[in-house]
Amino acid sequence: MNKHKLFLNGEWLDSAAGETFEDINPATLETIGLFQKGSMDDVNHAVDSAEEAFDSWSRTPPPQRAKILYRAARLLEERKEELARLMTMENGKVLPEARGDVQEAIDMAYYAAGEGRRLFGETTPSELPNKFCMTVRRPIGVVGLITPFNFPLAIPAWKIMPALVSGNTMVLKPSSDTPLLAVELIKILSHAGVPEGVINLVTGVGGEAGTALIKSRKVKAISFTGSLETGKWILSESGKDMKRISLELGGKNPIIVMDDAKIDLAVDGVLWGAFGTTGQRCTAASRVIVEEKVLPEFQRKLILRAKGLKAGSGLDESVDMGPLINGGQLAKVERYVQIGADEGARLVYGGSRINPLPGYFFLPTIFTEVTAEMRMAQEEIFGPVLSLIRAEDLSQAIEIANSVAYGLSSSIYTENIKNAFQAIERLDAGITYVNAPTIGAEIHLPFGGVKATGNGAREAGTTAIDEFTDLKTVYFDYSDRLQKAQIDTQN
Ligand code: UN1
Repeated sequence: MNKHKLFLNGEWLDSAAGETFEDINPATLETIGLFQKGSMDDVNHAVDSAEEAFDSWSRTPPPQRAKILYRAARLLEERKEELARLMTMENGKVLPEARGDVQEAIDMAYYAAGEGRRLFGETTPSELPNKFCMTVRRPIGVVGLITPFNFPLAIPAWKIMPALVSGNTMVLKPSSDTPLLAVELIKILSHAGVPEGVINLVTGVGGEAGTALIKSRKVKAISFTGSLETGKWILSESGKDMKRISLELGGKNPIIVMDDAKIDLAVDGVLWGAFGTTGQRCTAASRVIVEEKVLPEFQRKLILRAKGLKAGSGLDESVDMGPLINGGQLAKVERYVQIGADEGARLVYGGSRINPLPGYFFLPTIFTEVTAEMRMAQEEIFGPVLSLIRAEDLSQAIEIANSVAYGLSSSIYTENIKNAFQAIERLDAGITYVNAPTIGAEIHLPFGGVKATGNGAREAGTTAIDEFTDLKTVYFDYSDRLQKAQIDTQN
């Protein structure tokens, strides 16, 4: 059995307490490897190493830092197929999706590397003569990155690549469900030339390693993708020492289907949005809000197509849907199926585990006659469970779409441009798609949500650099005299 280590100050080490945990293949329930269960001592070691490395890394010219990212991108590219196969074994997602996940990390590495020759500030005239004004970007310091299981390479890359090119040093704490891909990513970054101490890896469980990272006073910022509950705790805990926090939390993402939509296109989009990645995306579509007239046709076609989805090992290229990540998630999905039935929603397809498959497999599941206020339609399930909700018109559809706590992704299928622009204007979400499902964000655009989905932070795109830099405003006075802003400018 492979035993993996922590990466601290450029060295692969056992955890201080010597404890380990098992990483399980969710499709077969076989153990993939043993990983170190990092504790507070290990986190402190990692943070001290990152702090030590900060001075030199932050003063390395950004284009030099970027060269390392370009190398990492090329190494990821060379190993794309191998990494995708490891990911399917560890996470369960089907191979084409695992390849997409690796590609997202490659894209982010190249994109962030390009920022090495940008990292733009602004210049603007002064209100006074012989004075120059500008902003410059500075790295934040030691940053803590806490990542989920559902994008084992892409989400760590979304955080690591921009944080690196911006000159920060860091500690990554990946999900205990997907430590293997994190280890592989760190190896690649280290081979690409990231200096020792600049990036550190502490695998382990959230309650221990994650908590230690959040409580460390030397950590200046935390970037977290995960549950609302943990996000709220991080935010309140970090207020005590004024850490900068960026949160990407849950979603309850709606797709609106209008009477005038291309129905087959909408069915295609809903299937992919709801059941792709077995519904385990923050951006997964979990509610379809359908205008009355087309509801019967849409429902019939959707159920037919859902029945045709094949679940099984993601390594089998004919499979559409892999397993859920672990027993806890499976139990949660089962609980929500019961909640839906108790609330009076009608189960029209799925609703149970797939036997005799040994892993955590669950059928694509569709409920109809769901109403907006049901728990089914309000709470994030993070599995292949879709609620169909009827709407009278666009206004009611938008009202239903906005009636949840979250606001990450959203979508409308319509051939009417006025409907589309109404949706863009009125949907409370960080992302709106027109005639495309709620998933599939591209790395060069800002990603994030409103309301309970986050705290206003946006990852990726040009905003990725905002997440990991501080702006300094510079006033440069070359007048050789004291000039008083607001006062010398009067009359
Ligand atoms: C997530 O589930 O947290 O837009 C991220 C998408 C992916 C990223 C999802 N590119 O679905």
